[in-house]
Amino acid sequence: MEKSGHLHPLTHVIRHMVGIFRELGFQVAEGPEIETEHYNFDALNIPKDHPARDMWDTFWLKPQNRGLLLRTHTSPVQIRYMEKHKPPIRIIVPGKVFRYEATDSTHEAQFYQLEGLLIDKDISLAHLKGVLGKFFEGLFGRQTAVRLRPSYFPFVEPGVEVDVSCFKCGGRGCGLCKESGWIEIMGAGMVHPNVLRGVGIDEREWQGFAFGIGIDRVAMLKYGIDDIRLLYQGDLRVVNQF
Ligand code: YSA
Repeated sequence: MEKSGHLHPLTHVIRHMVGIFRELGFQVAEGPEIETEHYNFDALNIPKDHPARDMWDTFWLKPQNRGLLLRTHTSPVQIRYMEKHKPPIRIIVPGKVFRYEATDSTHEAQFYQLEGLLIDKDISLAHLKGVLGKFFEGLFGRQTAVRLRPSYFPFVEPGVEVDVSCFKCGGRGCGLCKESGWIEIMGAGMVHPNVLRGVGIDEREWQGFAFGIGIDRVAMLKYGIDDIRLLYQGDLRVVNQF
């Protein structure tokens, strides 16, 4: 009997995530994978020579012209969207991103992120926590231990990193979670006033939160995959399970 094709696990996860956020009132936006330094860094409050640029190991397209690059995160789409649309804003941006880094069981040089951006009046971190709670509940079909850690991203203030309990060891500590019991899944925070001002939004009137989730990490958690590289090797023994 002929076998029919089927969706890749990452496609399943992206569709599932988008469905949950749509129910929460978010619309899908897109942006280019080849970006300018301006959108990937400067407009996100990361000026040239700022040490925070080291957080994103970058594939520059032309070494002699340091203008174009492969986007290192989906955050530039926040800027592109806010330039064209007035608040209130509620969008998600699923897409491919690229980093010049060594691969290991939780890191790839090409992977997927889903960006979220909500701009409205009287918004606080509590709204972010509420939205994420609903999201994880929808995604994993049960309450999942979630931890917010103070962190730093130049385009938010305050910034947080969000961890979920390691699916492999249940939080006891193992090789996958580097003995910590937690897996980092996203960065987030309150959109920095400099970012809002830069796109012409009055930061005294509007506030918002933004986040960037690693979709591959979500797929790993959801399906119990303990090496991210398995998602990209096209091994039928892996993909036929989905
Ligand atoms: C932060 C604040 C915001 O307001 C909006 C977005 C963000 C996220 C920020 N743009 C960013 O890229 N943060 S990050 O470098 O920590 O990456 C976000 C997530 O992508 C990580 O939590 C992780 O889940 C995933 N990730 C990062 N490097 C990866 C990776 N997944 C696979 N392979 C890699 N090399």
